[in-house]
Amino acid sequence: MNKTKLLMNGRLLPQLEAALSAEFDLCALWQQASPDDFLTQHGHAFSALVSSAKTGVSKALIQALPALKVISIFGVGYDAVDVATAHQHGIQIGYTPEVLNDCVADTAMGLLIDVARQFSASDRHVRAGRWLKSPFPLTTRVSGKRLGIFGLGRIGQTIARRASGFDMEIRYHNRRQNLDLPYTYEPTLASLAEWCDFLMVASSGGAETKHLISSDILRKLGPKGFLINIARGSVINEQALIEALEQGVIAGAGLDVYADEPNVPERLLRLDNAVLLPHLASATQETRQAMADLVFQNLAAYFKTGRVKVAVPMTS
Ligand code: 8YV
Repeated sequence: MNKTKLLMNGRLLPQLEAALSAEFDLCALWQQASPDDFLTQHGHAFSALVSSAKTGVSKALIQALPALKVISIFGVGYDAVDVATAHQHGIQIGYTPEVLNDCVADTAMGLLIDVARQFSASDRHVRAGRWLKSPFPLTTRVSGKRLGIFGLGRIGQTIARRASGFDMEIRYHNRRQNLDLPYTYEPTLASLAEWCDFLMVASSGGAETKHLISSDILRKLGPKGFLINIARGSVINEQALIEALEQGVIAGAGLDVYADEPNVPERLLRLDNAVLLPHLASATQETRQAMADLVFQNLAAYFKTGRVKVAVPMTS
């Protein structure tokens, strides 16, 4: 029997690509001499597409695949996927929530502690031989401080549980209050920023949250406040953040995500009060394998039952 044709529009983990090509007739779009010509000639032959949060799926790609029925995304964030167009065409979208909560929350706490206690900066101090001349300056305590979480979804709640272990007081701001949770709701992002010592961005990306962390919010966070972002670079006005870090409007920032990855602005690279990670929050062997398994299972479930295992919600 002929294998189902599966289009892939960006690199995936080698073991996932191998598993997919054992099951499907896997076709890498970028390997075609002219991807546009290829889509014009063969686009109608694909009922399935595999992609990632990083690569994304555009409206043009969906429109070039008239027989498309299912998309499987490697990642939890789908801001780079045109979900509305896919759903209008009745296309199901599978993604990989939950399995990365722990590693992303671990990274969030790591960044928070690093930016406050300045482990990365003090590592540079030791390596540069500066300890021989002077002790490292005193830093900021984490335990018992106030943590404001913007976006208390699955990942935000996992961060909150970890922060409780550091005796942190936790409040949050969301589109809606969640009465099932034991944390205090702040009605606005501004009041959350004003209240907290550490502002943790754990919201989704996309148009709804674009640049919500503005110069005004940063002023409210204040000169002793720290910003941590493990969500999407788009949530923060990066220029405003750079100015705030340069001018001491806030104390520091721990960032895993940026406006234009992998390009990190030169001015940010020069700042010692910023801890900069290369979008690695979910990047452990174990979690990336679990995400890969779910990408595969979403496709397998669709072709067996007509439903992906874990679907991007229809209301999005
Ligand atoms: C992805 C992420 O692994 O899941 C997401 O939304 O941002 C990361 O965990 C990365 O973008 C690869 O697609």
